[in-house]
Amino acid sequence: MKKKAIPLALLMPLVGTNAQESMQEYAGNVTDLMITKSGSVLVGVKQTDDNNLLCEESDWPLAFDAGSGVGQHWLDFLMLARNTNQKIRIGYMPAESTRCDVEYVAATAADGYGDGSDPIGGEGDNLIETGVYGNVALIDSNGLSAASFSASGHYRDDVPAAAFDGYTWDNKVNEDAGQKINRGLWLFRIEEDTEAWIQVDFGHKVSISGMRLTLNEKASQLGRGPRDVVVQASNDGNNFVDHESFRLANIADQTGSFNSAIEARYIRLQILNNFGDANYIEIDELELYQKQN
Ligand SMILES: [Ca+2]
Repeated sequence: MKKKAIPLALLMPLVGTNAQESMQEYAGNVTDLMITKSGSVLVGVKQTDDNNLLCEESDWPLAFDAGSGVGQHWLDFLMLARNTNQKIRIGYMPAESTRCDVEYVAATAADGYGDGSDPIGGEGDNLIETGVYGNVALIDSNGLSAASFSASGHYRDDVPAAAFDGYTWDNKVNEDAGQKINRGLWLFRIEEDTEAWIQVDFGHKVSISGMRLTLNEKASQLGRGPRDVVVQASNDGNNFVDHESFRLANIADQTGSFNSAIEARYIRLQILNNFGDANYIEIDELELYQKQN
């Protein structure tokens, strides 16, 4: 069952009482990032009449210093969010005629992955959601079995279904998971002229709007994580069309929202390369999220 979501990434500094009284939060998408010679990071966000900043009117209304430890984390976080269209939250101090100082950056499960209000296995075509973020691709949910998962290949017992069992190599990452499948990960041995892909056959058309890709830290450090990927869709399992391309970050746990939801029976992740390991591509867990109505 889906539980109340916890923040996905929350890098919130301590703020004083005064700051808390007047701090504002923006929720939306990062559009522009600039790093200046002095180490300032300038940030532009998507603004509309109903969703705007209380800062100077410019392309770069938000700023923080990349030189501090947390500033570097914020920059990495915002770059990833920008590359994956992840909706994020930015806390800032309002300033009418100058740039606003960023106070925190965050992404929560409410930002496109369900707000807890939709019924589980509810009306219409909604799929059953599992785990804290509402994963619809967990094995033994939504009619999915080992046969629903396939890949361009796998190494030994590290079968594609193990990327949908709710476990990484060393952790249970989905509280609704059943039995771990072998080592809990999909491992693909890289060979020349061999495509790497892994896919889910939902058995009927579904609407998927985002994904989460998890590795264990060791595999991530080895450079086995997918780097450039293409999300593809098919209704017959033979003819796939590219839906959207992503360049992922070399971190063990990341999510991405699609620009538009995929409406298809088969969802495939094509993996063009990894972060440097010469032998293997690894995915410990691949979660998919449905479009929230
Ligand atoms: Ca797994």
